[in-house]
Amino acid sequence: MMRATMRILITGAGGQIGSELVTSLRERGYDVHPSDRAPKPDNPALAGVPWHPLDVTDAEAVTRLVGELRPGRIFHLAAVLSARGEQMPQLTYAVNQTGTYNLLEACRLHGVGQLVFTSTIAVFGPGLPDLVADDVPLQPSTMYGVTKVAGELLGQYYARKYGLDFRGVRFPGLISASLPGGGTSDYALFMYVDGVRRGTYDAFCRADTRIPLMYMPDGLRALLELSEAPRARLRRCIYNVAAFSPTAQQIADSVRRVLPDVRIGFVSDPHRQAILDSWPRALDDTCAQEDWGWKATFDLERMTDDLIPRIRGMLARAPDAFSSTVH
Ligand code: AKB
Repeated sequence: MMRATMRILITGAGGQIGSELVTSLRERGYDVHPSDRAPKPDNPALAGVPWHPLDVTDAEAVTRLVGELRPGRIFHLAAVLSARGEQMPQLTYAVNQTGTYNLLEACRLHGVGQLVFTSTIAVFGPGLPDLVADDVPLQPSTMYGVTKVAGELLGQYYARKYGLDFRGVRFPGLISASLPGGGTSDYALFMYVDGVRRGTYDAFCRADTRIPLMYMPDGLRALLELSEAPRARLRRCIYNVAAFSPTAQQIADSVRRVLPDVRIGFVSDPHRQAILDSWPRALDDTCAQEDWGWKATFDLERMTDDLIPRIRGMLARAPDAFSSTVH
C-alpha cells in the first residue's frame, strides 16, 4: 500500500527485525534510511537502498546523522539481546541504555516527530502470574531487561517533557528465517534451523519451558500498525503484544509434525534456563487490541508450515546463514 513519503531512519537495521522491516516499510512507500554499526548486508532486497554506518553509542554521530536526514520517524532497533548481554553487560549498557538516550536527545534537538522503541518480555522478572498485563512491577534479572525498562521510562519522560511521540511494543521472542542476535529465546528458532540442516538439535532449556513467542510477519505488522495508529487513540506509550506461548516440547512436536525424522533433545543450561524461567509464561495484550486493533495471525502450527520452507530456501542460498550466533 502506498503512503505519503515520510523519511524513516532505522537503527540496528542489520539485525533480525531490521533486515525485514526495511522491505516492509519500502513496500508501504516510505523513504527508508537503514543504519547499523555493521556494513550493509549482502542482501538483494537492499539493492539501491542507502546504508548509513552508525554506532548508537557515539552521541555526536547519532546527532549528526539525525540532523542530516531529518527523519519524520525513527525505528530504534539497535540493541544487544539477553544471552549476549549477560556475556557483555558493559557493552549492553552502552548500546541499549546510552544508545537509547542518544537517540532520544537527537529527536529532541532536531524535532523528530516519532520514535518507535522495541521493548521485550525481558522487562519482566520472576514472581508474576502466568498471564502478565502491561502495568505490573518490572524487576528484570538481565542487563538487557534492565536497559529496556530504562529505555521505556526514558522515552516516556521525553514524551511528557518534550512532546516526543514515543511508542513501542514489548515483543515476545521473535522467530524468523533470519539470523537472530544472541537472544535466550533462540532455542525455538534453532529447533527449526538445526532440524532442517542437521536433523538433530539439543535445546538449552527444559522441555516444559514456556515463554511468549511470535512469528516475524506478525512482529513487523505490530511495529507498522502501532507506528501508524492515530496518537489520539493511544492511551499509553508501551504495549504488550502477544501471539502464542507453547512449551519447548510443543515446539519440538510441531517441528516433527513436518520433519518426522528430526531428533530434538533438551539439555538445560542453568544460566539461560534461569533467564527463561524469569520471563512471563504468556502476555496479556488487551490494551493493544483495544487501542490500535492489534491481533496476531500466526499460531505455532501456521508458523511451522510457513517457516520450514523459508529456512530451507535460506540455507540453500546461504549455507552459513545461521552460524555466527549464541545458541
Ligand atoms: C531475547 O531472547 O533476548 C530476545 C527477547 C525475548 O527479547 N529474543
